[in-house]
Amino acid sequence: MGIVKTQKSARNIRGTVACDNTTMHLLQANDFVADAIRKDMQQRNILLVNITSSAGSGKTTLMQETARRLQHKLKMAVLVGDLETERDAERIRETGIQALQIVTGGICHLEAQMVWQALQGMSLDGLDLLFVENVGNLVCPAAYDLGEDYRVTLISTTEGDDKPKKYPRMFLTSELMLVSKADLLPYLPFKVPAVVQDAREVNPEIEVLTISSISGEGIDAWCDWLLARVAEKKAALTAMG
Ligand SMILES: Nc1nc2c(ncn2[C@@H]2O[C@H](COP(=O)(O)OP(=O)(O)OP(=O)(O)O)[C@@H](O)[C@H]2O)c(=O)[nH]1
Ligand SMILES: [Mg+2]
Repeated sequence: MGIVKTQKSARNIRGTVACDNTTMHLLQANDFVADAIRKDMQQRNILLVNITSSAGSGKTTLMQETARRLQHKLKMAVLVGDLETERDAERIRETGIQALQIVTGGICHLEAQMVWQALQGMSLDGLDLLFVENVGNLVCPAAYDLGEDYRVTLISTTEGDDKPKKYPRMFLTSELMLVSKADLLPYLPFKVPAVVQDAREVNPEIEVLTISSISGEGIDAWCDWLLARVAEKKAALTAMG
């Protein structure tokens, strides 16, 4: 009698771990670290804002403009994630504020563990506001809580006004949508009311500001929004004793 070979499809029945929930477990681990970051930021009295968008929507340019306008009113810093290069951190450092690059080496989003590790290399004393500029991508970063107080998503006028419903999770999990590159509106078929309606059908609570880092439109309102959120967090922590 010849040797009966085990069918390949049956070989994983013994001694293996079912992997169908791997993604869920990874996200639970992420959320555990995100909670640790949130507690640390609370103890240090720092507002943490996660900035997300597609590649090239204007996140770093907005960080530079925000630093120029606000660094004399509060102490701020930026952690910035990219697949490769230090380019964005270098651009932000040129404005005079602290910026640290996280190079993900091909991973298309930031995870809480990466932020936690990067925080150990930053000077956090006296900081009021810390931005995390996420990897440019409207998909994967939506799933990863980084312990932020607020998630702010840019959608630029060159991307089309139909994007919120195509990438709903990002808009569902954001408190504020910034319609960026408003200076280009005269040249594009993009309609601001259409993108606002699309986003609010996904997330009726989402706030909206229209901005341009080139013309300066809406940047005062954005800075006022940030100053109000920083003040609110400090007041809430004072009230808690
Ligand atoms: N017209 C116009 N161009 C802008 C504006 N903001 C940024 N840009 C340009 O858009 C391009 C991308 O800007 P970045 O700030 O690098 O975009 P980003 O979102 O940080 O890009 P990634 O980090 O690669 O995802 C650059 O050429 C900027 O000069 C704006 O308000 N108006
Ligand atoms: Mg950038």
